[in-house]
Amino acid sequence: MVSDLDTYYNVALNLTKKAGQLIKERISEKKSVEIKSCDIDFVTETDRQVEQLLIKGLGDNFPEHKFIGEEGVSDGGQCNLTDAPTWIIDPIDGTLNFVHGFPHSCISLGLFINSQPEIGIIYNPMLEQLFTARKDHGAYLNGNPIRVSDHTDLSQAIIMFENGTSRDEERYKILCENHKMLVPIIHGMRSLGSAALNMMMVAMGGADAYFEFGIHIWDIAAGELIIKEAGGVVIDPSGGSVDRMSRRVLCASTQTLADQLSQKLIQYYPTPRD
Ligand code: LIP
Repeated sequence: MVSDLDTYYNVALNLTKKAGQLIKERISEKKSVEIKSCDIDFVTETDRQVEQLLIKGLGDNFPEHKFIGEEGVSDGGQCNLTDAPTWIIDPIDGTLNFVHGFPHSCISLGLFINSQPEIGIIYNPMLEQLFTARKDHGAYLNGNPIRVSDHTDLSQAIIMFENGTSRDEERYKILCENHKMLVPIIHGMRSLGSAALNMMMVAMGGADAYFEFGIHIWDIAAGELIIKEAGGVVIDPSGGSVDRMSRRVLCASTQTLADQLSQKLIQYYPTPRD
């Protein structure tokens, strides 16, 4: 029997694949960019078109569903997560990469029901990486099951981080201090330029942890479920439960590793919240 969630998932997957083709076709073209919060925070016509394509397609099929989309919120829309079925959309996570033609950008699409994640889809059409998860059904890359690493010790870890798309000096100072503190005691730091794809490195076991201060709910909505379904943890960087509107996240392959990292990190609390 086909459940409502099966239908939501299949419709979302088809739309994501279709929207992904638009990103793939456009990545090597010259883009005209608009600046959002600062000179490295961009939106392109393709970000807006992908978001519209997803919202229209999902809205036509599921008129009672709600939406939180990055570009809609940037243009003054609401960022309210209620108990209603809500699709949380980042049409291009890694817009700066997309503008440069650096092929690590993706669509990130999550469905929350009763404020809890039910579906997560992350698609990088340039590298044909389709990460998917449904609650209690496991996590997959191109249909094959994925699992986090079993690393429990910070000294053996690869940690993903991001410079972010803000010029906030205090945030950058703390990022540098955390980088300086971690590099000598871990295996390595890595950065893909996309929060969602960094999370997927943790989900597939290529990296062991990721943290960022300054992300938004649309950057992490799909990734949270995929990491959890791959056996990992998603928490607040100070150690408690993740607060999805706080613009802070820490993901790790194991709780032990998450605890070790959270205890070491110098904390930063971005404002305003989502
Ligand atoms: C960006 C991420 C980037 C992260 C920023 C921001 P955008 O999303 O991909 O990795 O550091 O905080 O969220 O603006 O490209 O969708």
